Amino acid sequence: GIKQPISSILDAAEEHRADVIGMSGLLVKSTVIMKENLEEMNSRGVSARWPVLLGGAALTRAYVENDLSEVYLGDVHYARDAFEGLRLMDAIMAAKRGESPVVDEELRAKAEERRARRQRSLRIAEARKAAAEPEDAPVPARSDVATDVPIPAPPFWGTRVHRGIHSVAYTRLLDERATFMGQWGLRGARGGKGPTYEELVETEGRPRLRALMDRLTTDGVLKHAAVVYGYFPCVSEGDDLVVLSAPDLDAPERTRFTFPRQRKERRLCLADFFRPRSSGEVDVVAFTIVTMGQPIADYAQELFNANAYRDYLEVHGLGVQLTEALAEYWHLRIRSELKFASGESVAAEDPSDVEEFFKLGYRGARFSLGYGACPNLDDREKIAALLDPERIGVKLSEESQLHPEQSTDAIVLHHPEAKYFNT
Ligand code: B12
Repeated sequence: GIKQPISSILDAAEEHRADVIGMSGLLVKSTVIMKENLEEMNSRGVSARWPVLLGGAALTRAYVENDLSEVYLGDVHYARDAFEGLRLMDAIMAAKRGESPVVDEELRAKAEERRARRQRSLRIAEARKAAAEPEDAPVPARSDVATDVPIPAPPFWGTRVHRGIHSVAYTRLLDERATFMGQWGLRGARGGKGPTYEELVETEGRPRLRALMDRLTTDGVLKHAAVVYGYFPCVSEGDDLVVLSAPDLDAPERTRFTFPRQRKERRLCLADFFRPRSSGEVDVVAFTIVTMGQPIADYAQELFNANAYRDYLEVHGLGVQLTEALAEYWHLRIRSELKFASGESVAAEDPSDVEEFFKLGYRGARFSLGYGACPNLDDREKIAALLDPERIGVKLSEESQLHPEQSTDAIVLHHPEAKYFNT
């Protein structure tokens, strides 16, 4: 359940006489909450009653099987995907009915084996790290990122709002692989038995996509796509990006982001991609918040409530990928406004192949908070303060989540060396 406090999960489990409790963690923050939930279940004495299944992007098998299984007094299992969830349910239910305790034993043995393997590799990794990098190795103040690339002139300073963006504009940038494979679960058969992924794309993916786009367009669901974005004067100071209140070095500071610096490789930090204050020049940074709007979230929810799960999965999956496409489209717009992709026809420094877009085959980059280079989700508040997204119906919750769900924010950098990296 999204944002469900453990007490309502337990109430529902009681009311529906659940056999197992499942929790899903999409954000890193949710991993902490899961741990607290398991502790709470221990202290309420319900651990023997409810085995727990955990999944979601924020979790790893090792975290669940090593760390969380230490916490929970009952059984806790990790499910990589919904199918592993079903297999686990079968095993748990069989054991519960006393049919096949062997399966349960097998599960335990496997978990134990993995735990031992993981601990071995952790010890090896630690030993390697200690040998390779003394803890107090000096971290240089700055990477070698060029500080003299020309600064593009923004078309305006401050923010603008665009509502009702036409779907034709951004669906061109839909990541089909992420939609078909990642969201809809389209997988080709291995070893020549059955259709390949490419064949499935032709026979199932694209026809279903076209039909769904038509349906959503006819039902008026897609016309609420909106963007708020803006260009802001800025400089860098060490690991900080300082947003100024006017394009003038003496202008008061408006807000400041502090980014982590790599401790290895090029020692990159997002701040390095902006002119340092000492250069005497003012740089430009763009911020965006895009949303597909509330109607597509409601549309998906109605399907879910009607138990039409296949349709729900398709609409929800398409909705979230359209959000990404919209963000990518607005990034293109920013590049064209900064004059390094020309106008609506993608030219100048932009690639012609859509797949290249997803590999950042263009100048600059769009970084979303919560990813490696800028992991701090609390910074979303600063972007919201700069852009005032309520103008497009988007609110930031206390858990640093944008509502509606089909929304995303980004920091857009023009520096040619700016590409994704981890810290
Ligand atoms: C698509 C996507 C989006 C979409 C939709 C998100 C959504 N709510 O669905 C959009 C573009 C809107 C988005 C936005 C953001 N995202 Co995003 N997003 C993803 C992405 C690429 C895929 C998630 C997804 O939909 N997967 C498909 C579903 C079906 O898979 P799943 O959730 O993993 O679930 C499967 C299994 O895990 C398992 N499972 C899951 N739970 C459970 C539970 C049980 C009991 C069982 C049995 C099984 C099970 O079964 C499922 C089916 O197989 C992930 C990265 C990734 N590869 O997972 C990042 C990711 C989740 N996003 C991330 C971030 C940071 C964001 C943003 C904060 C970025 C930003 N600054 O705007 C925003 C937040 C949105 C908001 N409203 O505020 C981070 C979160 C990490 C963190 N720091 O907390 C991730 C992990 C990417 C990363 N950094 O690596 N995102």
